[in-house]
Amino acid sequence: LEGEGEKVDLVRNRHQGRYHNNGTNHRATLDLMPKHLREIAIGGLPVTITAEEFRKHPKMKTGNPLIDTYGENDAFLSGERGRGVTFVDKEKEAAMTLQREFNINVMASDVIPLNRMVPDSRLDGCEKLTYDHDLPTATVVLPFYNEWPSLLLRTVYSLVNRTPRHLLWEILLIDDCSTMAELGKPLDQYLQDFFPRDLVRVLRMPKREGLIRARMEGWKKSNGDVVVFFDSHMEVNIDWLQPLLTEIKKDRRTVPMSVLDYINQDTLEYRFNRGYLNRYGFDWRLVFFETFFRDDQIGPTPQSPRPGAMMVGAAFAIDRKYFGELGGYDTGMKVWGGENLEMAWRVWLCGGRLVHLPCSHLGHVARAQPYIFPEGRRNIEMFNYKRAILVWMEDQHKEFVYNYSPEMKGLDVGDVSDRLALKEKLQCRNFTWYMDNVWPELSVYNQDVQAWGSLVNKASEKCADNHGYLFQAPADLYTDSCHFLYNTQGFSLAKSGLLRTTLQCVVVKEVIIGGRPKLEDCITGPRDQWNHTKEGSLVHLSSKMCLDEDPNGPVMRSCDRNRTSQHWKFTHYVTR
Ligand code: UD2
Ligand code: MN
Repeated sequence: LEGEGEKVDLVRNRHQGRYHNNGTNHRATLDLMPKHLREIAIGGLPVTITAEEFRKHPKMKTGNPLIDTYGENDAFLSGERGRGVTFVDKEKEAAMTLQREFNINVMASDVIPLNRMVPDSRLDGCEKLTYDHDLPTATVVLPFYNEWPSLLLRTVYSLVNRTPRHLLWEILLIDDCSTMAELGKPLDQYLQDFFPRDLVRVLRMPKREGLIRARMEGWKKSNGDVVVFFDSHMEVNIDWLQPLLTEIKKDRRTVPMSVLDYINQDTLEYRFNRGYLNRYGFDWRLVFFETFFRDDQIGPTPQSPRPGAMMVGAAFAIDRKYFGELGGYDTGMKVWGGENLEMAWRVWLCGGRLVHLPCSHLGHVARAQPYIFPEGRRNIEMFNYKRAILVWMEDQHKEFVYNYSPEMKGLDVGDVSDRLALKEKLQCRNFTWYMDNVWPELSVYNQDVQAWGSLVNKASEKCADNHGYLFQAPADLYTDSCHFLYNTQGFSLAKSGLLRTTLQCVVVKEVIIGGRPKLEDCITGPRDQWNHTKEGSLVHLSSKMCLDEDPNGPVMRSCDRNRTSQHWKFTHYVTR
């Protein structure tokens, strides 16, 4: 549209969160656009204003080119192109009050155009890829519970504006029995006024069921070839859908995930690290975290799909029928949490493949839950996790989970026999296969080892400790009072000589007396080997130095078998 001499004032298309306002802000993309341009916009062409127009705007006073201010007189252009908005003057306090309630700066959301453009965050090279015109169609299933209206609508606008129309079969919004009045009739009315009726539909749950069952209801009512699960506060990036559909077209058992970018909760700035892609993992607490891809997982080109061990939960696509064949979600799970790990395990173990797609990006507002979990968040997570591990893990693995979360052991989570029957019917592999092939980064402490458990120093009587370190870049090894919980104090001496902790191996990076041993990834790292002597020394094989214990923690020293601070004992030894 730029330079065509027919500029459409789309940026005025703001929504004030609550539906009652002066009327003009209700105007939506389609309404404001000349008829002959509507097709183009719906077809995925971004409609926006130029960065130049921003630079000229007198209200750019934050000094940060990525953040706009919004005060009494700023009523225009804030937050376009994925920029953030921060309030000044009188508005500041009002914004903060609302943010405390919703954990998102919802006032910022209200002043940002609903149809704003976001920066292309994809990996370099993605813009050169082309996709078949003929791809499976998609239904977007998007549950929401008391979502702030402008956040929900921006998600919908981004989908409509940046998804090729012939591929987007429908968007199903599943209202999980929200109590906010604005999400009832006024939402229906708004959607009816501004979107094609069969394109965006609302289904309403008769009572609050949580996102897992809400998604299942959406899936049952969906008509596209593929379903894509969404959260209610996202903004899609350029060409986000085609890569997902392309992989499913190649093999319907592939479950592709998009890359999640961050929409900042304080300013709604759309953030990303160009070129850096997250892979997800988990430890025995079952909490997922972000990590990196190994070199052997990248290729043949950087844009190619990469295997994924874990999923975040939203932002993935799956063949609609295949989802049913795989058993959908475990509807015995409650409200929120755990469905993502269960799904990731099931996909891999039952013949599918979970992949990350570097060229499909979605923004998501990460924030603490603003809503109440009826039985408390931790209880619900424990409940759902336990259902998942009862079905998929072998006993040895469950023990590691219970070691960290003992309250889970006695928890009654109801009957899982239908899920076990499903596992039988689909002839799924066992969990050891998953650990060996998909997530070898996580230590199965007692598998293929000489000794394992906690590693106690004889002099200090402290235990080696990884301080809960998750990300797999080099970190320090510590010692701490023994609590013997494996997650931070679980170690093993593998048959291969690796000295492993939950996600890393103990390595010596600089061979100097007094140097600190480090923790580094066991697969891509140096893979140092250790020898455990009769006296209890841990000898680092290549440097011939020994692991010693100082008041400040573990250090490397010349071996001296008479020094008790060089004597270490595992809590379990495996007889050879
Ligand atoms: C993350 C995942 C989410 C899901 C969840 C664990 C992403 C981006 N998000 O959610 O997909 O896997 O972890 O279960 O990967 N909701 C309801 N009913 C409820 C509670 C929530 O419909 O009772 C909706 C909510 O409005 C939102 C979605 O479920 O659209 C996810 O909830 P969230 O955004 O509060 O949680 P988040 O992002 O941690
Ligand atoms: Mn979310």
